Amino acid sequence: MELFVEQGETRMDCELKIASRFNRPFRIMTQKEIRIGGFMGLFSKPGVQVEYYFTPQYYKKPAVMQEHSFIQPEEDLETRKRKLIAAAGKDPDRAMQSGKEAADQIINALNELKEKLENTAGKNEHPSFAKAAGILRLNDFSESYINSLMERMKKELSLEKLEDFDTVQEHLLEWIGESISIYKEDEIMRKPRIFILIGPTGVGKTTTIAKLAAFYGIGPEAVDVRMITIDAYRIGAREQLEKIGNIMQIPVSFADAETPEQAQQVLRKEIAIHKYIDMFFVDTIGKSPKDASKIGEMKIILDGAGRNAEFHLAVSAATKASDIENILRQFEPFNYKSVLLTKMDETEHVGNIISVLAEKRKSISYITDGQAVPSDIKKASVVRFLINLDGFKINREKIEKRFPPGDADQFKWR
Ligand SMILES: Nc1nc2c(ncn2[C@@H]2O[C@H](COP(=O)(O)OP(=O)(O)OP(=O)(O)O)[C@@H](O)[C@H]2O)c(=O)[nH]1
Ligand SMILES: [Mg+2]
Repeated sequence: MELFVEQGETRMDCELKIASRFNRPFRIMTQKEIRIGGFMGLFSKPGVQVEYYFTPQYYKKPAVMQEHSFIQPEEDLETRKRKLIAAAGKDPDRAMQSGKEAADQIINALNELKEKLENTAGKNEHPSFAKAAGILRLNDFSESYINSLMERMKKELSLEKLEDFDTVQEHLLEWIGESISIYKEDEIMRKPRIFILIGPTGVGKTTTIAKLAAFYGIGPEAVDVRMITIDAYRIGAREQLEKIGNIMQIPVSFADAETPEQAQQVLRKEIAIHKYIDMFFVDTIGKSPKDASKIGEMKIILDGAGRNAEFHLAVSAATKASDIENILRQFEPFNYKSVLLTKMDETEHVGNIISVLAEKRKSISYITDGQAVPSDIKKASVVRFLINLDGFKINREKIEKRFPPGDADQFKWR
């Protein structure tokens, strides 16, 4: 059993400190009088030092007080008050003083204590909880995500911290930031790198493939890139990528055929022919996540990309949380490495996305925030998400210190 030490003016002071700091049941083991504060032995005050240990929750507590085992039900306080008053009456020293005066002092002290206890007992109903939940709802966070943050507030924030809403916000931002996972590219990439973007219809896959191909394939640090589309079915799909390729001077291949098996062969051949290329960006056919058989066909075609294939899932940020969950699940067979969020400019709030991705433990690689090719794409960073939250008091410097953007801000157009 591990023992911990706390000091305060009175034993109750110590208990309040421990309770608000840890929010776990505990027991006082020893107590001794000490002198606290002061400077080099001067100006110190009498105080108490307790040794305590944490206990398992082996007895049932009233629902409201679940987190505060040290708080006894109100009748106990009354009983204690009566006992103390009675004891004071029997105490010969106190009896020598004016009995009533002594009793009054004790009653006052106990009333003060009761008030303190009631305040702490109400910690879980502190107005900061409602206020925090309100801001989170404003940002479209899911109810389960909000609940998990509320639980964390109960566990980790003392009454003192709850009183200061700026501090509450700082903690919330930090916890939200911690829940956002940013995709880190593998240090060692096998060449050629084959970046395949999958996702529902119309989310911006083709546009994003063009943006990425331009980022890596244009400018002084450019590497050899090539775009490939397997979208040979939708009218205009071929022309769309061809046109972009012409403008950006990036070559384009088409892997189309009558059957998925034949398309797989074409894709395999295209990659084999251009094996000197550093990076392939593969645009795919938009698939409704409801259409399992079409997703199966696409999987057959994309098997042609071979071992170097890396899948990334494009999801529009304007999608509602329950739909995102479906999309994440339906595309699971591709074992995608990251989620790429498109159309961030079309949504005011990103809480839904943060909630679902955190709950499903998916990491985010890029965000796109406009139609312009190639400029409207950025590497994802925690800071980018946090500074876009509504209703929070944002201290950007603090956030950047806590979540260094890494190389995200170096993602500039060359
Ligand atoms: N506002 C906004 N529009 C975008 C963004 N990315 C793409 N779009 C637009 O979304 C529309 C669809 O883009 P595409 O790239 O064709 O989407 P797709 O996923 O390839 O569509 P399918 O191939 O039909 O499944 C186009 O009008 C794009 O300009 C973005 O980040 N923000
Ligand atoms: Mg497309």
